Amino acid sequence: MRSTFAYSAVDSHTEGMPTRVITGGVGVLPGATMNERRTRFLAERDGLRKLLMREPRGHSAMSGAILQPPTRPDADYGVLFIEVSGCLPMCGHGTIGVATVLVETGMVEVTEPETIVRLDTPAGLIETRVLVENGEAKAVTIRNVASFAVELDAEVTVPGFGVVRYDMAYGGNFYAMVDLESLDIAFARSNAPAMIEAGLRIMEAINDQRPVRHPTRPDINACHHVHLTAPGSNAHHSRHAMAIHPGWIDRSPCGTGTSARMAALHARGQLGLHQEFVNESLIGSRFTGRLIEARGVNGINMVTPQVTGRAWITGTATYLLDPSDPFPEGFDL
Ligand code: PYC
Repeated sequence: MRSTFAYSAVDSHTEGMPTRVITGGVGVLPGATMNERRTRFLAERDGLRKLLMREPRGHSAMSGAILQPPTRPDADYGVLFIEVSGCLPMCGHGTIGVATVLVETGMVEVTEPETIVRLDTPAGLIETRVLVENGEAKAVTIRNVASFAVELDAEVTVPGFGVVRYDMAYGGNFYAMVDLESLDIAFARSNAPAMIEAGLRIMEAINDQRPVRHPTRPDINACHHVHLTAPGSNAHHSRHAMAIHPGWIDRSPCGTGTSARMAALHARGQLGLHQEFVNESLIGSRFTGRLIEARGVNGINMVTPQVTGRAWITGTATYLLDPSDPFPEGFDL
């Protein structure tokens, strides 16, 4: 072996969506907060994200998380989310995957029936409650960041689709929510390419015509996720396909998307506090959510979402980079 770099990983999936948890080899990233680390990582070491996420070590819908020492005393670990699309401020399925890996590998002190793991993420502190039986993480509930609806029944003109009506909400990332029926696309796995195409056109139109910006985090200022809601969905059980930039579908029900959807349903008066909301992905996997508090902040009605899901460890690996490898940052097709 002629490798100059070696990264240790525990691979997992959360309700079908991979989280490659990088446990060693990266070193401590510079930055006083996880958000500062995210900004500097994107500017200075983005090649590492590409190496770990893109082909041939990953694929076009790959996702992961780099573990770090926390930057705040109330957290157990720092987490940098890495995706084929960049570094999200927050990722729900990734958080569930990380908490499961930390518990099942013994990287945190485990108590039964519940282990609390606090994660320092670029979007803020996320508390996870892991249901543990005989050392196994059976389910993880995350308390997500403050979420809110930005606009209900907004309209945007989308090439090929005309005027498209959508709700915009934030749940750790910005989400446009569009009824799939209005696009004349059937909710079927075989339509994934059509859903991705529609989602990309909608996000481009929104970012051009009606750009979004987080009120206190100006760095969170784009819509790269479109929640395509299936017919028959309601405020307590919903099915959707989540189209994500630059062109993939979340295999999980999307934790931050589930949070945004609950915030929009709450703003519509359709989902009260402590009511259960089941969100199903395109492959039929489920997260269960509920809103646990609501409060006004600077004139915005913020809600705190909880999301519960399951993750499974799928392997352990050491990813290497040989200096003669012609693709040191992987590649896209
Ligand atoms: O679970 O929050 C999530 C997520 C974001 C992108 C893919 N999954």
